[in-house]
Amino acid sequence: MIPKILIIGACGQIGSELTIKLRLKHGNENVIASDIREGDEFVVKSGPFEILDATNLDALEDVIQYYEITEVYLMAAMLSATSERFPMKGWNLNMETLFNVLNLAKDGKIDKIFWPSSIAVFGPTTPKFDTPQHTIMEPATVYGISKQTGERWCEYYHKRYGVDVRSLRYPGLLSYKTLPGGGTTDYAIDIFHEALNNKTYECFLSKDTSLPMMYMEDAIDATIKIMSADSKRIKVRSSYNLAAISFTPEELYLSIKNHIPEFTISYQPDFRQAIADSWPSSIDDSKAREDWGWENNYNLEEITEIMIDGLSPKRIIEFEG
Ligand code: AKB
Repeated sequence: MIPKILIIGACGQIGSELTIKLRLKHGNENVIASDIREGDEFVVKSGPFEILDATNLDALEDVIQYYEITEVYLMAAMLSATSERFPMKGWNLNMETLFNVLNLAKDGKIDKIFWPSSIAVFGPTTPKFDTPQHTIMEPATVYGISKQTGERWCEYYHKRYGVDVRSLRYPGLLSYKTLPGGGTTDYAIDIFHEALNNKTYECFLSKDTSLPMMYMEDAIDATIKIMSADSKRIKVRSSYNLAAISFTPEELYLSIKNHIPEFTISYQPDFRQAIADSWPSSIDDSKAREDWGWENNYNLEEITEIMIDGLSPKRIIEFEG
């Protein structure tokens, strides 16, 4: 049966690429994009689009009933850096939207939910390298606390009410198609824009801060794969560790410099350094690989090439045209 999908936060960094991929897979009319305001033109125009504030339960339920939605991808969230600036706003947005969707599933109004978690669920007391699926989790950021709490509720709703909720702990995601919005890993995208436009970049993390990262296409593939997997294969109902590569700002800089030899970098760590320091450097995602066959495809060299090619003026004209 073809699902009828609602994407909440469809104009955001992940949402916009996910919407296009899901429309290709299931047909434009079966993937309803929604966001608090209009954004990416292609997302808004290539299929049904609704302005929706997902903290408003009645408005959310209306959209779900009107389109006879069966699956919801809840991609709206306030990320780590912005949530540190607006703690209560971050907490309220991240938790209220999740509860609204979980309760609609509990009441039988939707069949399946995707909800993204993050490496931010881990904290300074978590083992830093090859962080296991099950380990100490004492997140030190508002965003991390909201994601860890969300994971507990997802597992609870699954066990107590049978809600089919599936989740991934995304690392930092890189894409040339969309701009990041308020995260700590955003430097890894900013650096490409600056390298191409100004040939110099001032990084807000220190040169040796190693963080788990992934090319967006891998993240979208993982999302679609976990949502398509047989329910019996989804053994973790909090959220799965998900990994591809890890690199430091200096390693990324050197990789870009191979293509743009005149590129220079300086380091001026700000409040985001403490956030990054509290997160793992690398993640053990063997459980996702075993349970539902996750595999990543892109390494640092490939990502660097794709990002530079994608952001070059020629490609931007092609993309807009
Ligand atoms: C952030 O930096 O806040 C996000 C994340 C790792 O969840 N990219």
